[in-house]
Amino acid sequence: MKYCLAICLILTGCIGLQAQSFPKPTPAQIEWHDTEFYFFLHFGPNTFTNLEWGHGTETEDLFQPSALDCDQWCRIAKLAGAKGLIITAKHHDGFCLWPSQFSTHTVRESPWKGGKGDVLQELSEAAKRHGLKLGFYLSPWDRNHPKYGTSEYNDVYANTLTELLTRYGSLFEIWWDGANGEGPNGKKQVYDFHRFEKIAAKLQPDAVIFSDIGPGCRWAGNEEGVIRTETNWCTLDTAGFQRGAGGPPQDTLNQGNVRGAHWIPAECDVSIRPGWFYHPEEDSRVKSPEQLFEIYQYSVGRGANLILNVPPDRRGLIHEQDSVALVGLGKLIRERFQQNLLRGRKRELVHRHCLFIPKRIVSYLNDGDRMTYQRVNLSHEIQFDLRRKQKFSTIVLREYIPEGQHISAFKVEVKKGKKWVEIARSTTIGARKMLKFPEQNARRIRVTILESNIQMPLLSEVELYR
Ligand code: FUL
Repeated sequence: MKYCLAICLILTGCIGLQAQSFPKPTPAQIEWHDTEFYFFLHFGPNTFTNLEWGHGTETEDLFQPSALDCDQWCRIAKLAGAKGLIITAKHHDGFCLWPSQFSTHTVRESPWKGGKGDVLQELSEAAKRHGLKLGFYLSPWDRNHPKYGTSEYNDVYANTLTELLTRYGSLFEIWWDGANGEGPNGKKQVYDFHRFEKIAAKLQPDAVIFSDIGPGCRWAGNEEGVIRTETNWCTLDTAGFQRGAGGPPQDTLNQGNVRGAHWIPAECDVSIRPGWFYHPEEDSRVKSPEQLFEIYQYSVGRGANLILNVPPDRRGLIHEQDSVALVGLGKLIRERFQQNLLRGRKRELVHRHCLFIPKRIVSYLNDGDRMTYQRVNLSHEIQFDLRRKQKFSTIVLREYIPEGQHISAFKVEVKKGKKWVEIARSTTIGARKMLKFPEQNARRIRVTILESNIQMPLLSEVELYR
């Protein structure tokens, strides 16, 4: 009787806590989390003028890539381990990489392919061939369009967006840059984002919208491509904030808001070179595979997505220096995460101190499937037996995010002799947490969730690597 009462009390407590509502990702956002790492391609007149922000007065005849090859971009993306590509369909200079019917400043007016070319068409076909996802950056700021700075420009942008979202198949992300300067008439634009959001939701419901405040994903607050601390919440409060200069403080964008009102996860942007566009003088300043891998660890490894800018050169190719670094990055990612020491150890998992779960169970935590999960009580120790001593130095944890993000503290211990010794401790987990520690040589390892905003948070994977 006493036991029954205790169990009832525990259950009521659990259900009470579980019942609180927390923001959860939409199916499109869940898919977006899975995309993890993709290329950013800054390409346009700036590639040929050596500028970062074109003035909008550049003549179209400048745009003349001599050997544009989107298959090469895709091959390198695959080798680097990227799962998609987002291209600057139009940057601030207003030049359209496709023959837009709402502009006279496009590839159609350029000599490239006799004015018959369409970079977006070529890229969307190549991406399909290589199994990569596609996204478009469409700068709201336009330094060329004569209507910019008037309410008519909102019609132009809405039409341009519609064209972009209906011509090139399914997109996984739409990128809205926060930069908002003056147009050719010296005026700034008040954008009708509400209208643009509605168009995007209708025409590409599976695409996630990036901006400082989402609604699909958020800028991570820096252009170094990293989450700066261990903590990263996928939730954000946006009330009172605007895109661009009116956005939340940069460290809030970086860490998110604990118990924030909306699911708006962080996307870390960074360039492989100092600039966003290709500049020949930066050929010797391409980041090394090790630097890129570190960025990967501090973005993807902290539950964010990484958008790595790889600007095609004047030929329309990814430069040799960049290719070498990217292939090196892909190799590092594959090598470091090749063998999960916990896979195939299913029956060795032990939950302790738990009334309801038997001591040895077949676990979903190491089945390699992010869509299966285990509810983990805060008093559980999730223990793995490697059967023999093995060396390892990285643990990867994944929360089951379709049910939201909850965990805010956990620790990792190994058994040394008769004692459990703590080797790492951290805060949030979210979509993915990679935690490095000094190399261990041990047989038993355990993870304990120390804090969570629900009694029984859901973990989907635990992985261990040398
Ligand atoms: C910024 C832009 O002004 C840069 O040119 C670049 O496109 C970067 C990704 O976003 O806001």
